[in-house]
Amino acid sequence: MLIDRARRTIPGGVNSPVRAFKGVGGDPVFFKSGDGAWLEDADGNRCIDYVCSWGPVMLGHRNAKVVAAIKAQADLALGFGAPTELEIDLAERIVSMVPSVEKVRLMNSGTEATMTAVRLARGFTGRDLIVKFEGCYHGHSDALLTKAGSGLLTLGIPNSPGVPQAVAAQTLTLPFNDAEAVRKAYAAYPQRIAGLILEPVAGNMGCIPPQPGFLETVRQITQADGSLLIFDEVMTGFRVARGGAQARYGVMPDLTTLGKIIGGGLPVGALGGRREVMDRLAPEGDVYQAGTLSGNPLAVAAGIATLDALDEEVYASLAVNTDLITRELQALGRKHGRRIAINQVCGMFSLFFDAAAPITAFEQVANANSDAYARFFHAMLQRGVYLAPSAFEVGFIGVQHTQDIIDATLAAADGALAAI
Ligand code: HOZ
Repeated sequence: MLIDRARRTIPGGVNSPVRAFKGVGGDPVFFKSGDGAWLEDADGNRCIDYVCSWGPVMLGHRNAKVVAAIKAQADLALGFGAPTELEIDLAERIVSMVPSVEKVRLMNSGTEATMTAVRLARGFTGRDLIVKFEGCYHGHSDALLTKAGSGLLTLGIPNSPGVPQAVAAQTLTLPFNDAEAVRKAYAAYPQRIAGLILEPVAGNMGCIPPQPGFLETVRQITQADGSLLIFDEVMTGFRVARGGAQARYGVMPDLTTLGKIIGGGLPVGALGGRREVMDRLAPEGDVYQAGTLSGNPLAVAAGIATLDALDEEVYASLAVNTDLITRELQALGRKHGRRIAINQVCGMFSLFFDAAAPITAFEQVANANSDAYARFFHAMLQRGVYLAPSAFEVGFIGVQHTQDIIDATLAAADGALAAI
């Protein structure tokens, strides 16, 4: 089996932990190709994809325009390590679409973007402390790994060995959606917190939308303290609205991290924000950040082709289809006597088995029945639907999830819920 071969040369056989299926049991599927909403695995089995490369596949696999843009660029050059007009084109699109972003620096991953956001917040404010939220995941840099979601939650690793205690001590971790906890932290450490980082819609402990007023309150508290508010929109950017969560909820951060969709499926990350803050980045300023592959023309070409396809019609259909699939899954849950709480925000959804809605906090996620999710995951996979291989990750919906695809998914769910 491929997994046995992979384990001989790759730690755990995978290049990112959640892929190992530790959260659902069994062996990971090795994929070979994708087409629209479909994936084909190495054995030739086909399934409907709701992982979507963890978000970037918003227009379907092998979208003709995105592939054409990559091929056209590949015919010119694969990279220069020097500026291109193309990267200005992408930067201009990001600035025009994401309301709070006045300047943007392209990088290679979301982890780079959040790591740089932390450094920039510290450099700009001259302070050291960072606030993050339990269950939120911002990539794997040292400062942001405490009580993080995604793979750490899946594997039950609250704090990774290798992060120096002195670094971890600079990060305060608070309960998500708890404005009072934020107020208390800022009262306890006045003018000492460089920045507060959060996923405005949490997407790495399942999908947890912000409670009404939560984002507004953290904006007001951070501003009053002179601390920077950082929205990690790697997942929500260009997904929950054309301008991301900040446009959807009308709350403007100082810094925004982006990734996934802006690379159209190729590796990318970006940090954007207020001009005054962004101008502290080298070479304009003194906060250092760099990268040989930053602004890679293939990723930039794919990103431009993707962003150009994202009109309001796309978001209207995403909202309708996300409503539809989650409503029908809920109904199927009732039909089969399962208590399933479902959270969703345009293009993102997650199922919490044996949990009571509304799910607004990390403890509720932790208490949901992840074994039941694992059984459902495998029953769906047997029926040709690939969901996230962890109860703590979200499902993604794109324009490729048309009515017929959703109908096929719901038929599979009907069978899967009967079987588990
Ligand atoms: N941390 C990613 C999802 N939130 C998973 C990355 C991957 O395995 O590709």
